[in-house]
Amino acid sequence: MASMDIERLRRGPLREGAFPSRLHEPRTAVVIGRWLGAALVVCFATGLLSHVMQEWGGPLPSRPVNGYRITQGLHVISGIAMIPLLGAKLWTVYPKLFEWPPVQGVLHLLERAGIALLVAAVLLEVFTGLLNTVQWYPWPFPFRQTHYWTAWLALGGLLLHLSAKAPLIAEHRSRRAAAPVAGRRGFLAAVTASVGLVTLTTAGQTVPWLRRADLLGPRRPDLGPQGLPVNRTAAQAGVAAVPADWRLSVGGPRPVELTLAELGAMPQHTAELPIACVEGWSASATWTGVRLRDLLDRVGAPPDATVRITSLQREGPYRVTEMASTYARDELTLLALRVNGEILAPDHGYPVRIIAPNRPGVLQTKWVAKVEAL
Ligand SMILES: Nc1nc2c(c(=O)[nH]1)N[C@H]1C(S)=C(S)[C@@H](COP(=O)(O)O)O[C@H]1N2
Ligand SMILES: [Mo]
Repeated sequence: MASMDIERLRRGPLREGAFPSRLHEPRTAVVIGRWLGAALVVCFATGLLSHVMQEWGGPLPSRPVNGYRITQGLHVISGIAMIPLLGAKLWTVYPKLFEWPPVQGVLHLLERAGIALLVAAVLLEVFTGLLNTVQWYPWPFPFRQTHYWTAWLALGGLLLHLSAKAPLIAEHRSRRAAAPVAGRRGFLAAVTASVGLVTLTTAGQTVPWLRRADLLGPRRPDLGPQGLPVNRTAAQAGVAAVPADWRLSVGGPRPVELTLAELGAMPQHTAELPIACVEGWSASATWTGVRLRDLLDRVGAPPDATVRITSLQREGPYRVTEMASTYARDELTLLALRVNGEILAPDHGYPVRIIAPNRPGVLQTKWVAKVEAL
C-alpha cells in the first residue's frame, strides 16, 4: 500500500526513461571526469601554494624568478578549463539526480551526500574564482578565506567520490572495453574544443605568445601605463599626490631617511622581473632602482632579518607586507624607481615600489613609505 503511494510520486524526471540521450552513460562520465579531476588537482595544488605564499611569504625560494608566475597562471588556466568540463560532466550525470528510489541504503545515501558536497564546493570555487579574476565581489564573505577553505571541501568530496566510484571507473577505464555509443566521440570532441577555446582566449593574460588571442581574459598584459597593467590605481589607493617632503624611512639599528634624489644617487641595478597577479594575469618588465639589501646593509640590519614594508596608502589589505630574508637579501630584489626606462608612473608606485623575484603581485608593494628590518 505504502509502496503504491510512493510509486505514484514517480512523475516528470523521476519517470523511467525520462532522459532519452544515450550519452548519459558511464564511459562518457569517466572520460570527462578524468580531465576534470586532473584540472581540479592542478588547480588545488597551485592554489594551495599561492595561499601559503601569501600567508607566510614562503615556502618557495626566490628562484626561478617566474615560478609563481607559472603556478598562478596554471591555477587560473585550469580553473577556467573546469567551466566547460564541469558543464559537460554535470550534463552527463544529472539524470542520476532523479535516481529511483532516491535512497537505497546508508552507503548510497553517503555517496549521494558526498557528491552534493563535491558539486556545491566546486561550483562555489569556480564561481568565486572567476569573479575574482575580474575583481568583482558580490557576496558578504571574504573571498580569499572562503576560496581557500572551500577548496578543501572540494578535495575531500573528490576523494569520497573517487573511492565510491572506483569499481565503476575501473570497469569503464579502457577505451577498448567500452561499448560503442553513437555520438560519444562527437560529444567528447566538442568538449575538448570548448576547453581549447576558453583556454586560448584567456591564457594570453599570462602566456606572452598568446597575448593577441586574449579576447576573454580581463587583462592584456601589455596594456596600461608604461606597457603594464594596473590593479589598483594611485587615485583608488588615495596616494595620487605624494607629499613634497616624502622620504623613504629605513628602519634598523642605524635608521636613516632618504630623499628620492639620495636614493637615485645610490648604485642603481636593473632586473627583468614579472608582476604575477593572483588574479591570473602576469607581465614582465625591466625595473631599475636600489637593491633592498644595500639599504638593509646601510642601516646595519642583521642578514636574517625579516623586512616590513609599509605603503603611503592609508588603508587596504596591501598597505603593509612582510618579506622573509630569502627575498630581502636577493640581489634581484629592488626598491624600483624606474620601469621600462621611465620614472615610475603614479599608478605603478611612484616614488618607489618593491619588486622581488618569484612572489605574488599582491606583495609587490607600491608607493613605499617605510622599510624596516625587524
Ligand atoms: N600599496 C599597494 N601596493 C600594491 C597593491 C595595492 O593595492 N596597494 N596592489 C598589488 C597588486 S594586487 C598587484 S597585482 C601589483 C600590481 O602592480 P602594477 O599595478 O604596477 O602592475 O601591485 C601590488 N602592489
Ligand atoms: Mo594582484
